[in-house]
Amino acid sequence: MKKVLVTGALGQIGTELVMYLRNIYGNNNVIASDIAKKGSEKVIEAGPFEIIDVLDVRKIDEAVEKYNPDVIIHLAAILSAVGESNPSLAWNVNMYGLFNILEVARSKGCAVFTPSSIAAFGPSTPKDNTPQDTIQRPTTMYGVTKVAGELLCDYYFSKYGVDTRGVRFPGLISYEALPGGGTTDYAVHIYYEAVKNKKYTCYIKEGTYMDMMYMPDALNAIVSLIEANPDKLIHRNAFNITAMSFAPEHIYSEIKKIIPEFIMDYNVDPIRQAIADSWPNSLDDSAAREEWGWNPKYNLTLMTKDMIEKLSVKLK
Ligand code: NAD
Ligand code: AKB
Repeated sequence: MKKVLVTGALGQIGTELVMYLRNIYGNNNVIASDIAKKGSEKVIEAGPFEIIDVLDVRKIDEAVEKYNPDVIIHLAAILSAVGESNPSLAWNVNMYGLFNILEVARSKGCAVFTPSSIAAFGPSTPKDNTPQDTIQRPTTMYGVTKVAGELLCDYYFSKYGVDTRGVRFPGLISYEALPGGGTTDYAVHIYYEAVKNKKYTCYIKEGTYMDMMYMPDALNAIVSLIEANPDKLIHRNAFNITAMSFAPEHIYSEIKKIIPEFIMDYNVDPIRQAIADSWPNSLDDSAAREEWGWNPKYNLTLMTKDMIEKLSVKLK
């Protein structure tokens, strides 16, 4: 039975991941933490919760000393759109936060899981079926921190033997917590607006393909990789994973099959469009499939049905 400390636990992923992990490992074996106690009451109250600013290495060290986790799942970060409006915040939180986590993990003997992103690629990366190992010259501060983070995690493994693991998540779609300021957020907002108002104005241009994934597959990926046999892992950090690739018009058509009166127009945001244009259209995730059995369950049709069912209850 693993004991896990989660940072950034009140964000889009953490809100669901903490409850998912508590079902597997037990409430008291999953310690949630975030910079403030603002978010899901279930996460804060159903098990241990600590306020940890990941820029405060002493606080991380104290929590690890107190709970003695086997793994730190490090989710605290600044995402792409917020990162472009405040690059120095993105650099500080994403780089020093990760560095602090790795340092504590090294001194206390914990494993570390931290997500990278499709943002670790840039305009010179092959756009279609983007290989696992390829050119990485991102043009956003978020992407720069993600590439540097992948390398830092590899370094802590090869230099110090810290058991670091991670995936490159695509845009994640979920109904429990709203996304925290990324470029792929349109693919979450569109469902909320379709269910609430039957109308959505999309800030990403028609024809812009990006990889996406439904949250249940993302949660399964995290647990599968932290539980994977280390002897089988060649890449360890930054595995490409994906479940689907689509453009705004495809998600729109899929929603319209269930909500025929739904309408969508466009008001393109040049900043988020430029970010989206710099990212791949679709990833090759064969390394994850081969090394630890990655196999997503949800495609666009199944996800759309489930999102609309869940949001229809939630937003009633
Ligand atoms: P989010 O923005 O929803 O949540 C991030 C959390 O970090 C927030 O709860 C915030 O309060 C917390 N945080 C910010 N600064 C902090 C600090 N200094 N100390 C402690 N906590 C702090 O993000 P998310 O979507 O849950 O993403 C988690 C991780 O997954 C990030 O590394 C992100 O880059 C990665 N990722 C997410 C997606 C996605 O679509 N959600 C896709 C690819 C990668
Ligand atoms: C973002 O859009 O910034 C995130 C991501 C793909 O990393 N959802």
